[in-house]
Amino acid sequence: MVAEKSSDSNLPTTALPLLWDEDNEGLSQECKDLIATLPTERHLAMHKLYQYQGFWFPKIVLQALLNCQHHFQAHDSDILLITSPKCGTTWLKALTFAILNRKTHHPNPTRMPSSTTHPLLTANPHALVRTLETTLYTGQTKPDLSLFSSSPRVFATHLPYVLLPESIKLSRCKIVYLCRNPKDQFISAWHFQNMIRPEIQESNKIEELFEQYCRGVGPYGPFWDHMLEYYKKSLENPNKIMFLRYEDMKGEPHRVLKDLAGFIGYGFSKEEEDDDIVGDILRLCSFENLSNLKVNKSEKMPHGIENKAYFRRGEVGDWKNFLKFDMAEQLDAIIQEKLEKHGLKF
Ligand code: PAP
Repeated sequence: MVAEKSSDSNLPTTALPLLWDEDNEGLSQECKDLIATLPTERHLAMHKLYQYQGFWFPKIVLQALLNCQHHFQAHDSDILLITSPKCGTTWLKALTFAILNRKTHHPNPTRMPSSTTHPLLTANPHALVRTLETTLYTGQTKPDLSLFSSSPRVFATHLPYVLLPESIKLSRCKIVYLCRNPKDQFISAWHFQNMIRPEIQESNKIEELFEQYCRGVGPYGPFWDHMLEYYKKSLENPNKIMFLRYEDMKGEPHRVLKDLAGFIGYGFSKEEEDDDIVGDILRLCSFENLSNLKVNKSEKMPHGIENKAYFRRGEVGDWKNFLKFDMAEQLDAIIQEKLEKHGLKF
């Protein structure tokens, strides 16, 4: 089972502004030396991004990814939830947590003893499933992983395949990769940046951000290389990497949830299915339920981001409300060329 701890006391209280700070405070010499050699570009919301092995990162993430590469040791029983940002990470974390912990925490609150509360009702999914490079390995090389001493351990990351710690690739751990239509991903990211940095709303012009996104410049971008790499790896090794689409999760949630549970080794029994535990998990983790909880409406994460920033609309196709016709056409052409030609369709 996943170790469920609500205490964040071992986490660095990373100041959110580090994402867009100019100075190199807290960076190792290795990271400073690396940064000095990398192509860099101003980003509207992140101050500067650096291109490392084909992907763009703020420098604090570069430091964390080096920490992770040097120190994270995957176990065969680990589960890694991997996404390109804004593709449904929060939802996938919640679903996976609910699947793994259903014996101790029934997903239907009316079936729980009145003295207990399901952790997802009082903690944001990001506090229950930690992200390697944005929480665990930010500002520290040896996070206290004893929190995750029970098996399986579940972690999340946005790292591209090429930059994953070797032990993740070499071990028998399971990887669940979730992607999303890039048009919705872009719109979600634009809103997110404006939400966490209200002071940039005026200057964070959608057209300018879009221009960078279409060139692949954005945190963890280019989105096409991120998605395609995992897509190809999942075809080569379907027992190790499960490839999911946000749109399929919205369209066929029961099927996807059952597949997900089976893939990570926690498939539902006939009795559980007859009992509609799949429906209970989907209702518990639904956008409507999670976004209306007090914890997700009014509390913050240790790094300063408000939980509500992770719940906006949770729909497929919201891009239609924001992208002009020619922008959508331009992105469609990129999706066709970079992804659909290789079989990855949206
Ligand atoms: P992250 O990668 O920074 O952790 P992530 O959770 O992937 O963020 O992105 C948030 C998106 O998931 C938001 O999409 P939107 O901007 O298009 O609305 C958010 O609304 C959506 N989301 C969060 N929780 C759920 C959920 N339970 N069901 C469906 N979508 C969700």
